[in-house]
Amino acid sequence: MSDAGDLDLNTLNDEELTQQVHDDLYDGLKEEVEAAVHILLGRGWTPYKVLTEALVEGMRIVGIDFRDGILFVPEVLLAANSMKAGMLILKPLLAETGAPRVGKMVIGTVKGDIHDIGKNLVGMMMEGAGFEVIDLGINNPVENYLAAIEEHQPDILGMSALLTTTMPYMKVVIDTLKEKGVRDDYVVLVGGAPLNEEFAKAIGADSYCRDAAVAVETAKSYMARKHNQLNA
Ligand code: B1M
Repeated sequence: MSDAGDLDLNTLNDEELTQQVHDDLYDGLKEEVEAAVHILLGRGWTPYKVLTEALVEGMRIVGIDFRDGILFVPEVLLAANSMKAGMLILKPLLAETGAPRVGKMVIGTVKGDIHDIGKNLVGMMMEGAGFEVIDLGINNPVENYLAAIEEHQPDILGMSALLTTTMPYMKVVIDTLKEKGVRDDYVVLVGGAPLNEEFAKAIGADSYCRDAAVAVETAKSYMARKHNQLNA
Protein backbone atom coordinates (compact mmCIF):
# COMPACT_ATOMS: atom_id res chain seq x y z
CA MET A 1 0.00 0.00 0.00
CA SER A 2 2.79 2.39 0.92
CA ASP A 3 6.53 2.72 0.71
CA ALA A 4 7.86 2.95 4.24
CA GLY A 5 11.32 3.71 2.85
CA ASP A 6 13.49 5.71 5.22
CA LEU A 7 10.53 7.53 6.66
CA ASP A 8 11.18 8.82 10.19
CA LEU A 9 8.01 7.85 12.03
CA ASN A 10 8.76 10.41 14.73
CA THR A 11 8.20 13.26 12.29
CA LEU A 12 4.58 12.24 11.66
CA ASN A 13 1.72 13.73 13.64
CA ASP A 14 -0.69 11.36 15.42
CA GLU A 15 -3.09 11.12 12.52
CA GLU A 16 -0.36 10.49 9.97
CA LEU A 17 1.31 7.97 12.22
CA THR A 18 -1.95 6.07 12.74
CA GLN A 19 -2.40 5.98 8.98
CA GLN A 20 1.20 4.80 8.66
CA VAL A 21 0.54 1.93 11.10
CA HIS A 22 -2.41 0.86 8.94
CA ASP A 23 -0.15 0.91 5.88
CA ASP A 24 2.72 -0.87 7.66
CA LEU A 25 0.36 -3.56 8.95
CA TYR A 26 -0.96 -3.97 5.45
CA ASP A 27 2.59 -4.35 4.17
CA GLY A 28 3.53 -6.72 7.01
CA LEU A 29 6.29 -4.44 8.28
CA LYS A 30 6.61 -5.78 11.80
CA GLU A 31 9.45 -3.56 13.00
CA GLU A 32 7.76 -0.39 11.75
CA VAL A 33 4.54 -1.39 13.51
CA GLU A 34 6.47 -2.03 16.74
CA ALA A 35 8.25 1.32 16.45
CA ALA A 36 5.00 3.18 15.87
CA VAL A 37 3.33 1.51 18.86
CA HIS A 38 6.21 2.68 21.06
CA ILE A 39 5.98 6.20 19.66
CA LEU A 40 2.22 6.44 20.19
CA LEU A 41 2.56 5.17 23.76
CA GLY A 42 5.37 7.69 24.29
CA ARG A 43 2.99 10.43 23.18
CA GLY A 44 0.60 9.47 25.95
CA TRP A 45 -1.85 7.32 24.01
CA THR A 46 -3.51 4.72 26.21
CA PRO A 47 -2.69 1.10 25.29
CA TYR A 48 -6.38 0.61 24.46
CA LYS A 49 -6.40 3.54 22.04
CA VAL A 50 -3.26 2.25 20.30
CA LEU A 51 -4.83 -1.19 20.11
CA THR A 52 -8.16 -0.14 18.67
CA GLU A 53 -7.30 2.88 16.52
CA ALA A 54 -3.95 1.77 15.15
CA LEU A 55 -3.84 -2.05 15.20
CA VAL A 56 -7.43 -3.31 15.06
CA GLU A 57 -8.45 -0.70 12.50
CA GLY A 58 -5.40 -1.61 10.38
CA MET A 59 -6.35 -5.27 10.49
CA ARG A 60 -9.91 -4.39 9.49
CA ILE A 61 -8.56 -2.85 6.29
CA VAL A 62 -6.42 -5.93 5.65
CA GLY A 63 -9.57 -8.04 6.05
CA ILE A 64 -11.43 -6.08 3.40
CA ASP A 65 -8.70 -6.56 0.80
CA PHE A 66 -8.34 -10.23 1.76
CA ARG A 67 -12.05 -10.67 1.17
CA ASP A 68 -11.81 -8.89 -2.16
CA GLY A 69 -8.94 -11.04 -3.39
CA ILE A 70 -6.41 -8.19 -3.36
CA LEU A 71 -4.38 -9.74 -0.54
CA PHE A 72 -3.63 -13.45 -0.17
CA VAL A 73 -2.82 -15.77 2.74
CA PRO A 74 0.98 -15.16 2.80
CA GLU A 75 0.50 -11.39 2.92
CA VAL A 76 -2.22 -11.65 5.53
CA LEU A 77 0.03 -13.87 7.62
CA LEU A 78 2.71 -11.17 7.55
CA ALA A 79 0.10 -8.60 8.55
CA ALA A 80 -1.09 -10.89 11.35
CA ASN A 81 2.47 -11.32 12.62
CA SER A 82 2.97 -7.57 12.64
CA MET A 83 -0.31 -7.17 14.51
CA LYS A 84 0.79 -9.76 17.05
CA ALA A 85 4.12 -7.99 17.54
CA GLY A 86 2.27 -4.76 18.29
CA MET A 87 -0.09 -6.58 20.65
CA LEU A 88 2.86 -8.11 22.49
CA ILE A 89 4.07 -4.64 23.44
CA LEU A 90 0.61 -3.67 24.69
CA LYS A 91 -0.13 -6.90 26.54
CA PRO A 92 1.71 -6.13 29.82
CA LEU A 93 0.36 -2.58 29.79
CA LEU A 94 -3.21 -3.75 29.38
CA ALA A 95 -2.73 -6.31 32.13
CA GLU A 96 -1.13 -4.01 34.67
CA THR A 97 -4.28 -2.33 35.94
CA GLY A 98 -3.78 -3.86 39.36
CA ALA A 99 -7.42 -4.93 39.33
CA PRO A 100 -8.25 -7.62 41.89
CA ARG A 101 -8.98 -11.10 40.49
CA VAL A 102 -12.65 -11.04 39.57
CA GLY A 103 -13.09 -14.43 37.92
CA LYS A 104 -11.61 -17.10 35.74
CA MET A 105 -12.10 -17.75 32.04
CA VAL A 106 -11.09 -20.59 29.75
CA ILE A 107 -10.97 -19.46 26.12
CA GLY A 108 -10.06 -21.12 22.84
CA THR A 109 -10.65 -21.00 19.11
CA VAL A 110 -12.83 -23.90 17.97
CA LYS A 111 -11.85 -26.96 15.99
CA GLY A 112 -10.90 -26.36 12.37
CA ASP A 113 -10.13 -22.70 12.96
CA ILE A 114 -6.65 -21.23 13.34
CA HIS A 115 -7.55 -17.55 13.70
CA ASP A 116 -6.32 -16.33 17.05
CA ILE A 117 -5.76 -12.58 16.95
CA GLY A 118 -9.25 -11.72 18.21
CA LYS A 119 -9.17 -14.43 20.85
CA ASN A 120 -5.75 -13.22 22.04
CA LEU A 121 -7.07 -9.72 22.25
CA VAL A 122 -10.04 -10.82 24.32
CA GLY A 123 -7.67 -12.73 26.62
CA MET A 124 -5.45 -9.69 27.04
CA MET A 125 -8.33 -7.38 27.82
CA MET A 126 -9.87 -9.87 30.24
CA GLU A 127 -6.55 -10.15 32.08
CA GLY A 128 -6.39 -6.38 32.18
CA ALA A 129 -9.84 -6.36 33.77
CA GLY A 130 -8.69 -8.75 36.50
CA PHE A 131 -9.70 -12.13 35.11
CA GLU A 132 -7.44 -15.15 35.20
CA VAL A 133 -7.34 -16.43 31.64
CA ILE A 134 -6.53 -19.96 30.54
CA ASP A 135 -5.91 -19.82 26.80
CA LEU A 136 -6.33 -23.09 24.95
CA GLY A 137 -5.02 -21.72 21.68
CA ILE A 138 -6.49 -22.68 18.31
CA ASN A 139 -8.21 -25.64 16.68
CA ASN A 140 -9.81 -27.01 19.83
CA PRO A 141 -11.97 -30.13 19.75
CA VAL A 142 -14.66 -30.42 22.41
CA GLU A 143 -12.40 -32.68 24.48
CA ASN A 144 -9.98 -29.79 25.05
CA TYR A 145 -12.71 -27.56 26.42
CA LEU A 146 -14.02 -30.35 28.65
CA ALA A 147 -10.58 -31.16 30.03
CA ALA A 148 -9.84 -27.49 30.67
CA ILE A 149 -13.08 -26.71 32.49
CA GLU A 150 -12.67 -29.79 34.61
CA GLU A 151 -9.10 -28.88 35.49
CA HIS A 152 -9.53 -25.14 35.98
CA GLN A 153 -13.19 -24.81 37.07
CA PRO A 154 -13.61 -21.42 35.37
CA ASP A 155 -16.58 -19.09 35.76
CA ILE A 156 -16.63 -18.43 32.04
CA LEU A 157 -16.06 -20.48 28.95
CA GLY A 158 -15.18 -18.38 25.90
CA MET A 159 -15.12 -19.62 22.34
CA SER A 160 -13.92 -17.88 19.21
CA ALA A 161 -14.62 -18.70 15.55
CA LEU A 162 -13.80 -16.66 12.48
CA LEU A 163 -15.11 -18.93 9.77
CA THR A 164 -18.71 -19.62 8.82
CA THR A 165 -17.64 -23.26 8.49
CA THR A 166 -16.30 -23.48 12.06
CA MET A 167 -18.84 -21.42 13.99
CA PRO A 168 -21.36 -24.32 14.13
CA TYR A 169 -18.80 -26.24 16.17
CA MET A 170 -19.62 -24.00 19.11
CA LYS A 171 -22.97 -25.75 19.28
CA VAL A 172 -21.20 -29.10 19.44
CA VAL A 173 -19.34 -27.90 22.52
CA ILE A 174 -22.46 -26.48 24.19
CA ASP A 175 -24.52 -29.59 23.39
CA THR A 176 -21.80 -31.76 24.90
CA LEU A 177 -21.82 -29.64 28.06
CA LYS A 178 -25.59 -30.17 28.20
CA GLU A 179 -25.25 -33.94 27.71
CA LYS A 180 -22.78 -34.05 30.57
CA GLY A 181 -25.15 -32.02 32.75
CA VAL A 182 -22.64 -29.22 33.33
CA ARG A 183 -23.89 -26.56 30.92
CA ASP A 184 -25.32 -24.35 33.67
CA ASP A 185 -22.13 -24.46 35.70
CA TYR A 186 -20.49 -22.02 33.28
CA VAL A 187 -21.28 -18.79 31.54
CA VAL A 188 -20.66 -19.43 27.85
CA LEU A 189 -19.57 -16.38 25.86
CA VAL A 190 -18.94 -16.57 22.13
CA GLY A 191 -17.37 -14.20 19.64
CA GLY A 192 -15.82 -13.84 16.22
CA ALA A 193 -16.49 -11.77 13.12
CA PRO A 194 -19.17 -13.95 11.47
CA LEU A 195 -21.27 -14.41 14.64
CA ASN A 196 -24.20 -12.37 15.88
CA GLU A 197 -26.69 -12.28 18.75
CA GLU A 198 -29.15 -14.54 16.99
CA PHE A 199 -26.56 -17.20 16.33
CA ALA A 200 -25.41 -17.13 19.95
CA LYS A 201 -28.99 -17.52 21.12
CA ALA A 202 -29.70 -20.31 18.65
CA ILE A 203 -26.74 -22.41 19.80
CA GLY A 204 -27.53 -21.89 23.49
CA ALA A 205 -24.67 -19.58 24.45
CA ASP A 206 -25.27 -17.05 27.21
CA SER A 207 -24.05 -14.05 25.23
CA TYR A 208 -22.47 -12.93 22.00
CA CYS A 209 -19.58 -10.50 22.39
CA ARG A 210 -19.05 -8.19 19.45
CA ASP A 211 -15.55 -7.24 20.51
CA ALA A 212 -13.06 -7.54 23.34
CA ALA A 213 -14.41 -4.56 25.24
CA VAL A 214 -17.93 -6.03 25.12
CA ALA A 215 -16.52 -9.39 26.25
CA VAL A 216 -15.02 -7.72 29.32
CA GLU A 217 -18.19 -5.82 30.17
CA THR A 218 -20.36 -8.91 29.64
CA ALA A 219 -18.08 -11.09 31.74
CA LYS A 220 -18.01 -8.51 34.52
CA SER A 221 -21.79 -8.24 34.59
CA TYR A 222 -22.16 -12.03 34.84
CA MET A 223 -19.63 -12.09 37.68
CA ALA A 224 -21.50 -9.31 39.50
CA ARG A 225 -24.73 -11.30 39.16
CA LYS A 226 -23.03 -14.43 40.42
CA HIS A 227 -21.66 -12.62 43.48
CA ASN A 228 -25.05 -11.06 44.20
CA GLN A 229 -26.69 -14.49 44.04
CA LEU A 230 -24.06 -15.96 46.36
CA ASN A 231 -24.53 -13.12 48.84
CA ALA A 232 -28.35 -13.23 48.67
CO1 B1M B 1 -8.68 -15.76 7.49
N1 B1M B 1 -10.54 -15.51 6.92
N2 B1M B 1 -8.65 -17.42 6.57
N3 B1M B 1 -6.82 -15.73 7.97
N4 B1M B 1 -8.89 -13.91 8.07
C1 B1M B 1 -11.24 -14.27 7.52
C2 B1M B 1 -11.95 -14.65 8.82
C3 B1M B 1 -12.24 -13.93 6.34
C4 B1M B 1 -13.51 -13.19 6.81
C5 B1M B 1 -11.47 -13.11 5.29
C6 B1M B 1 -12.33 -12.65 4.16
O1 B1M B 1 -12.64 -13.41 3.28
N5 B1M B 1 -12.70 -11.41 4.21
C7 B1M B 1 -12.51 -15.33 5.71
C8 B1M B 1 -13.70 -16.11 6.30
C9 B1M B 1 -14.88 -16.13 5.35
C10 B1M B 1 -15.99 -16.95 5.89
O2 B1M B 1 -15.88 -17.79 6.72
N6 B1M B 1 -17.14 -16.66 5.36
C11 B1M B 1 -11.19 -16.03 5.99
C12 B1M B 1 -10.74 -17.18 5.28
C13 B1M B 1 -11.61 -17.64 4.14
C14 B1M B 1 -9.56 -17.87 5.62
C15 B1M B 1 -9.00 -19.14 4.98
C16 B1M B 1 -10.03 -20.23 4.67
C17 B1M B 1 -8.22 -18.68 3.73
C18 B1M B 1 -7.64 -19.78 2.91
O3 B1M B 1 -6.87 -20.57 3.37
N7 B1M B 1 -8.06 -19.80 1.67
C19 B1M B 1 -7.98 -19.60 6.04
C20 B1M B 1 -8.65 -20.52 7.10
C21 B1M B 1 -7.67 -21.14 8.02
C22 B1M B 1 -8.37 -21.85 9.16
O4 B1M B 1 -8.71 -21.24 10.15
N8 B1M B 1 -8.59 -23.14 9.02
C23 B1M B 1 -7.61 -18.29 6.66
C24 B1M B 1 -6.35 -18.02 7.18
C25 B1M B 1 -5.98 -16.80 7.73
C26 B1M B 1 -4.56 -16.46 8.14
C27 B1M B 1 -3.80 -17.64 8.74
C28 B1M B 1 -3.82 -15.93 6.93
C29 B1M B 1 -4.80 -15.25 9.12
C30 B1M B 1 -4.96 -15.69 10.59
C31 B1M B 1 -3.74 -15.40 11.42
C32 B1M B 1 -4.04 -15.56 12.89
O5 B1M B 1 -5.13 -15.35 13.40
N9 B1M B 1 -3.00 -15.91 13.58
C33 B1M B 1 -6.16 -14.76 8.66
C34 B1M B 1 -6.68 -13.47 8.98
C35 B1M B 1 -5.75 -12.54 9.70
C36 B1M B 1 -7.99 -13.09 8.64
C37 B1M B 1 -8.66 -11.70 8.75
C38 B1M B 1 -8.08 -10.86 7.61
C39 B1M B 1 -8.48 -10.93 10.03
C40 B1M B 1 -8.94 -11.66 11.29
C41 B1M B 1 -8.47 -10.86 12.47
O6 B1M B 1 -7.46 -11.18 13.07
N10 B1M B 1 -9.16 -9.72 12.76
C42 B1M B 1 -10.19 -12.07 8.56
C43 B1M B 1 -11.01 -10.94 7.96
C44 B1M B 1 -12.02 -10.38 8.95
O7 B1M B 1 -12.25 -10.87 10.01
N11 B1M B 1 -12.65 -9.33 8.51
C45 B1M B 1 -10.12 -13.38 7.92
C46 B1M B 1 -8.77 -8.81 13.81
C47 B1M B 1 -9.37 -9.25 15.14
C48 B1M B 1 -9.01 -8.24 16.21
O8 B1M B 1 -10.78 -9.29 14.99
O9 B1M B 1 -10.86 -11.81 15.04
O10 B1M B 1 -12.95 -10.44 14.59
P1 B1M B 1 -11.66 -10.60 15.27
O11 B1M B 1 -11.90 -10.53 16.84
C49 B1M B 1 -12.68 -9.54 17.48
C50 B1M B 1 -14.16 -9.90 17.60
O12 B1M B 1 -14.63 -10.75 16.59
C51 B1M B 1 -14.30 -10.44 18.98
O13 B1M B 1 -13.36 -9.68 19.70
C52 B1M B 1 -12.18 -9.50 18.91
C53 B1M B 1 -11.47 -8.26 19.33
O14 B1M B 1 -12.28 -7.11 19.29
N12 B1M B 1 -14.00 -11.87 19.26
C54 B1M B 1 -14.42 -12.44 20.42
C55 B1M B 1 -13.29 -12.77 18.57
N13 B1M B 1 -13.25 -13.93 19.24
C56 B1M B 1 -13.92 -13.75 20.39
C57 B1M B 1 -14.17 -14.65 21.44
C58 B1M B 1 -14.91 -14.19 22.51
C59 B1M B 1 -15.42 -12.88 22.53
C60 B1M B 1 -15.18 -11.99 21.49
O15 B1M B 1 -15.13 -15.07 23.50
C61 B1M B 1 -15.72 -14.67 24.64
